[in-house]
Amino acid sequence: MLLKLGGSAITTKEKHFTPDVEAIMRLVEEIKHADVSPLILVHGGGSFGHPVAKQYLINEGYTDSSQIIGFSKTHQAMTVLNNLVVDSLINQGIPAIAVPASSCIITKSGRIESFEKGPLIKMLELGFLPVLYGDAVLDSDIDFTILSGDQLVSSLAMSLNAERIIIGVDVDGLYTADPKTDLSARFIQHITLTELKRLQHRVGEGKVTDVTGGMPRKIQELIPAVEQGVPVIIVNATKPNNIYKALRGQEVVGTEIERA
Ligand code: IP8
Repeated sequence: MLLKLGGSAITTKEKHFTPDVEAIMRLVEEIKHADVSPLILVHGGGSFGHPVAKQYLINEGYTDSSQIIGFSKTHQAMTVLNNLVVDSLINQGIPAIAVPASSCIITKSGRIESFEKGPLIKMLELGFLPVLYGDAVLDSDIDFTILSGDQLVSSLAMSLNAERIIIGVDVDGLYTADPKTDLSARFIQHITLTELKRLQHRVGEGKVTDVTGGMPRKIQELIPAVEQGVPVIIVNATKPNNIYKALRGQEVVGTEIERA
C-alpha cells in the first residue's frame, strides 16, 4: 500500500520552514496503530521544498549557474522535513528509512525516465518502511527539475502493483465545483475515471500555489495509476483517525477514485 502525506498536512504552508510537529506525531501514531505492511510512505514539500524551489526556478530546468546552489538548498530543505518524519517513525519503533528520489531517479523533461528500485524492493522484503518525498532531481533533458510526490506515488503504485493509494491532504476530498465559490458544489464520495476526466478542469486550485501544481495536477498524476487498476482514496489527513481508517480499509469520509 502507498500513503502520500501532502505537504499541507504536515507543514504550515503559509509560513516558510514550519513543520506541523503535532500533526506529524499524530499521523505517525495512526500509521503505527494501523500496522499495514508492506507500506511505502511518500510526503510532499509544503513550506520546506516549495518556497526554495520557486525562488531558484528549479522546476524550469537549468538556465543559470546560480540555480545550482538552489538545487542543493531545495533538496536540503526536503531532507530537514524528511528527517522529522523519519525520526518520529523510528521513535515509535517503525523501521523507517529515507529514500531520496534525487539519488535513485532521473527524469526526462520532468517525467520519471529511470528509477533504481532494487534497494527499495529489498527494503520492503525485509520489513522496512521506505519514506520517499518530492525532491529536486536530475533531468536528462533540462538538467534538473522538481519531481512531485504525486508523480512518485503514482509511478511506484504502477510498477509495484500496489493494492491502493491513500492521499492525505488538508481538504475532505473532491467536490463537483469549488465549494468556496460555488454554492452548488457537492462533495464526491465515489467517482469513476470517466466521470473524473469530465470534471477535471473544474476542480479548484488550492490557496497556496505549489511549484508542482495543486489539486488539478495531483489528479492528473494519479489517473494513470487508476487506469492500471489501482484505486485511490483522497482523505483529510488533518482530521484525526482518517489516515488510520483509510489504511485499515475502514469507512472514512473521502473521495474514492476507481477505474469503473
Ligand atoms: O509537494 C514537491 O513535492 P510535492 C517537493 O509532492 C519540492 O509536490 C521539492 C518542492
